[in-house]
Amino acid sequence: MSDNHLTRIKDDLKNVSSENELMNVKSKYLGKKGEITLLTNSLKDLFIEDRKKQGAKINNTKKKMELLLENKLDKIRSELIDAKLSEEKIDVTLPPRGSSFGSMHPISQVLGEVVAIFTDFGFEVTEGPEIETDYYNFESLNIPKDHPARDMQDTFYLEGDKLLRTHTSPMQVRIMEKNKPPIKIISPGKVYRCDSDVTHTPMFHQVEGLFVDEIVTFGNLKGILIEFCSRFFGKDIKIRFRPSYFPFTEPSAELDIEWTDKSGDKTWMEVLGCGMVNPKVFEFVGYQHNQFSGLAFGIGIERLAMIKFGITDIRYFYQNDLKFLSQF
Ligand code: 2NM
Repeated sequence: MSDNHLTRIKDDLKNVSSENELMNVKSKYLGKKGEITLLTNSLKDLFIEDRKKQGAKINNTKKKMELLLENKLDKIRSELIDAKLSEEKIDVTLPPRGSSFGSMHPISQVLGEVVAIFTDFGFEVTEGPEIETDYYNFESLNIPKDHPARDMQDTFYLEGDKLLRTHTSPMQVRIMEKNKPPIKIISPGKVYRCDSDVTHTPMFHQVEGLFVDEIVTFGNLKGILIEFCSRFFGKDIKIRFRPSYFPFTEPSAELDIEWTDKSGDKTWMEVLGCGMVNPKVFEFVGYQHNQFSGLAFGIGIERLAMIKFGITDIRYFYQNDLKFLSQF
């Protein structure tokens, strides 16, 4: 009887060519109302001896059937894969799709360039904390308690006397406190101001420079910054120094470069601030009066990048839009 079943299922499987057809054959014999299942169910009507004998036989047949079904399933699946593979042709003459590499963020590029120029001039790089105290960010830089720069509107205040640094000069004060001149350092990094429009973001990058020695002159300041601009913007750039005011320098100036705007008119574009270190700052760090002089400058990196790449809205830098970023 069971041998008969095995012969029949083998015949049935010969005609099977899909998983679906296979499932039909499976349920014909092993399904809920399948022939083998029904035989198993009928065992209960037999005497114990017969039941054992028949039961063992049926089980044996069932196992063989399951094996046959399993093998057939493997065969169907591997035939399907073979068929697919022989259908697919690889056209080796197609042009490659190309790979997309990431690139450095434009601000990181410009920051790196600026740092490279000043290290070439012999400046050492010093980095410091972004969370600062009122003393290092303001007081020691001759920005007194009633100065407008300290307004809540301009500064992110934290708990206690902590704040997010509004410039990188606090680090330079820390360096001066711990070292005697000559000092020749730049402090690159993130700074924070409560401000947001087309030319301001609440976080931006600065590179501040400081050179202190027995005799450092305004001529040194001009020479360093003119050479910096011609390396960064190109030899033919036109530069002017315009008098300005900063609490931590005296005299102070801003450096402008000549710029051709969208309508082709020539204008001056403000690039950086600079000056001779105010003797009051030297007093705060404990330098002897009249023994040293120093030059200092502060460069806004986003501003340089906007000029260099011709970008009119600073906020593009931080929207992480690949269409914008992949241009650099
Ligand atoms: C500027 C403009 C002028 C500056 C001053 C100092 C320090 F710590 F030496 F006093 N560091 N950087 C400075 C001077 C920064 O940014 C527009």
